[in-house]
Amino acid sequence: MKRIKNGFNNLKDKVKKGIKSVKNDHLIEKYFKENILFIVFIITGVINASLLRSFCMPTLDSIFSIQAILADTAVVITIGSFGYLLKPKHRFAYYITFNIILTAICTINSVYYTYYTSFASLSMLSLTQYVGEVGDAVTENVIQLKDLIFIISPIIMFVLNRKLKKQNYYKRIEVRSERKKKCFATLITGICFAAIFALTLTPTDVSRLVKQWNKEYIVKCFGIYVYQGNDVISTIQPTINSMFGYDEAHKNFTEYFEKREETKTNEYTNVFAGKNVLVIHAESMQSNAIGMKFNGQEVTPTLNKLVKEGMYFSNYYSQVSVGTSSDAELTFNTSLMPTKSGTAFVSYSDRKYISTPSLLKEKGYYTFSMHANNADFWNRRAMHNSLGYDRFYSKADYEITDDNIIGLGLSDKEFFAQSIKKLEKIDKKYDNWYGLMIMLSNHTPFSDTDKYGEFPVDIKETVTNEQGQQEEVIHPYLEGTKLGNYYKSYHYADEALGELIDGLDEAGLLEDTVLVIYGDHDARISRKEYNYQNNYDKETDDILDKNDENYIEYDSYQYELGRKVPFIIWTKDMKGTKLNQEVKNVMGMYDAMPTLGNMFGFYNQYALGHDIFNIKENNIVVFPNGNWVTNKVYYNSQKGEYLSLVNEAISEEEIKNNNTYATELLDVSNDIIVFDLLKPKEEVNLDKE
Ligand code: GP9
Ligand code: MN
Repeated sequence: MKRIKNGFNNLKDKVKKGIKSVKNDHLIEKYFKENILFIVFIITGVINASLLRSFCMPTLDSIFSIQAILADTAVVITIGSFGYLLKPKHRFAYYITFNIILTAICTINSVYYTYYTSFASLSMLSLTQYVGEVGDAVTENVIQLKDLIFIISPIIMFVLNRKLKKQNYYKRIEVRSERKKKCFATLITGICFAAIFALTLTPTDVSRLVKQWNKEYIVKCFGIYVYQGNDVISTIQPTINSMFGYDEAHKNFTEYFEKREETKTNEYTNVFAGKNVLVIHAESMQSNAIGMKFNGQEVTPTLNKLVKEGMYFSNYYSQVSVGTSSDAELTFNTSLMPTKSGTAFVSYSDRKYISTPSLLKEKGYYTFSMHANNADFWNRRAMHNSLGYDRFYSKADYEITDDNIIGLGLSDKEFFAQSIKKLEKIDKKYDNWYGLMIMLSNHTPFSDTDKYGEFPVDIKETVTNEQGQQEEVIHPYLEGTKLGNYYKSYHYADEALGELIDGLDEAGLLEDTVLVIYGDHDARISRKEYNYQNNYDKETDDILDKNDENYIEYDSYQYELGRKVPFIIWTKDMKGTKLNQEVKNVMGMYDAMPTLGNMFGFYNQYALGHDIFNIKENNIVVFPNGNWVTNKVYYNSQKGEYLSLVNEAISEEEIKNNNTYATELLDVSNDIIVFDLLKPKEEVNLDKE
């Protein structure tokens, strides 16, 4: 007992002494002075990472996420510790190199997030050429002043270095430095931070890091530096995986499809057998503008007419990931989901795909695609071949002059006019054909407003003035806003669609043709813009105050659910038939192939979606980030929250089952593409030998 007491007193004395010496010898001050370069390196690295979170996920729990701050600190201290192994005069080179790398990570992610609402991935490096091509979209919308703030960090480092050199700092500390000891002590500090961080992790956090599709969650929990390091690993992983994990993936794939129900016929089976198909990939068209009017003028008169006369799927969702347009094409034509990392079009164009064009080709159809953009954009040149198109008419096949360009390239009206001529030739030559026309004009940033034609998005009112006379008052409303410009652009694209239909009709091409239109993805317009639209105050020409009783917030769920895109099947003579209907069951891009397949008489046994007329109200639409939606509930996997869409509670079990469904589906879809599982096994083995 006495010994314990003595020991305790000893320890107490030592601590007291220690504190005294820290005080008297000014140890903290000394440490700061001697390690100022390292300290600034740490502080700027952590601040930049927090700033990035504040730009991308501006909520308090993200900005001040203790987990992220711990992880970022652990990473920068660990990196910084090795700087001590160098002689003081070489340390600046070391710290500035890593400072620039860390700054670049933050800047790139900040810019990238503005455009894709996602964090950057190394696997997207091969896509930088596309970012270059959407040039004006990037500069106008993406690179913002805030992105330059990160550069302050290396500037501080350079200024500090100059000052330290002048003070002869590097020489001074050289005398006292004990390099290995300092490196070790600092490394231990870094490891301590990492250990404290590790204690905060749950198994779900770790599993999300491995899966990598919930990027916001990963950055919020693990910080940007761990995210990026993990991304590098997961980018090289597919190559490594496809070398080693084939048998396991093949087994899961076989089991997955064995479990699936046999397909059934229904009242729509073969209704379009033998008909030609013209698919229109409608750039950035969302369903929200359908039926909308400004001053009595419809935004989408053509779509409104098609919706009324044809088969309209009004609860249809795009399932794109970072591959945007290309992902929409992939999912629409193969009923597979976008890959978890990279894009199928760019990274996996050499895989075997079972696609709508390839199955129709087997039925004797001539298959083609038309898009007046560079053939290599999204690697279409290679991928359209893999998808089974006989011919890809691209930029080189169109006459493009300075006065027929809108936004990214040839205007949609001109594109359709020139495409009809090509189609006439095709129609003469082939009995049956399947064609895809990819529109382009209605692409963000919707800034070519002077070329869209007159379509005011203001509010015009007739009021009685003080003299008792009637006069017209104009409130600017959406004029000059991005959303307003989107409606103008949309109106133009809709008009182009109208001209296409008229042109096809005049050329006699509608007689035997089924027109299929899908919006490829949402228009990437922020929630703020919709809030402005919904809460506009005519009196002040501004948005209502949030506390105003009439203010109705357009919440994040409404926003997600509002990203629906139109899917329409239309023929000239459909009106009034059983096909002329609105299908309200929830549906995803991956349900298009099975639904159309049933109507045209082709079948893909490896489709991940369903024929909507078989699955009906039981359908589940899975999104690449793990979110999903049914007729009853929208589930946000990032937040682990759901919104009931019906007036009833949703059971835990239902959420759990649908989560399992979503995870398995995303896994098998990714494996199909990464491991080339649709290629007969014998061929794969032969290749390997
Ligand atoms: C590019 C066009 C637009 O050719 O399809 O692609 P997006 O930017 O929407 O992915
Ligand atoms: Mn697109």
